[in-house]
Amino acid sequence: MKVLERRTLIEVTGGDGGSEAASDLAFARYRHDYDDASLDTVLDRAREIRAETATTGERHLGLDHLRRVQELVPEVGRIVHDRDRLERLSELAGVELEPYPIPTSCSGVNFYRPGRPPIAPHRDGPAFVELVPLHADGNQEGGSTLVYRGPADVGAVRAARGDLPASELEAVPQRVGSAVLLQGRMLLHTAELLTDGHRVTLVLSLRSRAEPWKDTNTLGRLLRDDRPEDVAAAWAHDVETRQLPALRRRLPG
Ligand SMILES: O=C(O)CCC(=O)C(=O)O
Ligand SMILES: [Fe+2]
Repeated sequence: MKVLERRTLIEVTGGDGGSEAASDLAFARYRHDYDDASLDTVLDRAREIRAETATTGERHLGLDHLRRVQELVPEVGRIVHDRDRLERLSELAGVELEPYPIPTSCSGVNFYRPGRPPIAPHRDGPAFVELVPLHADGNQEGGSTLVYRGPADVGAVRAARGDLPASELEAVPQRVGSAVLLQGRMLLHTAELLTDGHRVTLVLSLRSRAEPWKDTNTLGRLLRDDRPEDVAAAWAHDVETRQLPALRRRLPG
């Protein structure tokens, strides 16, 4: 794994996020060493599953995506739990990471196509995501993730007003062969519109093992994507067995 770039929250947004942040990382970009054949299998299977389960209608953030892919595609399950990967990403993040425990939000595949806004400006629920482009075509070669160069709450207000000029967005290139680790919960971000191309991206969620409460996936937020029977029990289990005990250990006395 060759690191191409690592930027901190202060460098990108002007602030360190205080006690909200899980580490000082804004994003890191690196040449990944995932096996090409495995990633091709993930791409093929993701396309098949999407074709079988194609839905229409309004989606959260306008995103065309698959969820809980680690249970649908064994290669993704293996990547999610790979010890060496977690160690390398933890080093890049500056904090020990764990795979995101709520199955519907642990891994996904996003599909972007020409002329269609890929994903509305947002902050992520999980503290970190690893974005691994599986396929890109067209002039922009996959385009970029666009990160607001200021506090995320300010960016959200400006985005709602349609006032996010390109000059205030940091472009993080998304190229096949490289990957991006993003503290997306602390950054207002979106993706560049592709004029003539597609991108398919594997999204792997992570969070801090020591501070699992640094997680903005409320049950209400999860239910914008998931059915209660698919997510409520896992969310409650995580809050009771991980988030609350970890927070209790931090309480004075
Ligand atoms: O693919 C990208 O450029 C961004 C994806 C993203 O922000 C997400 O899936 O939460
Ligand atoms: Fe995101």
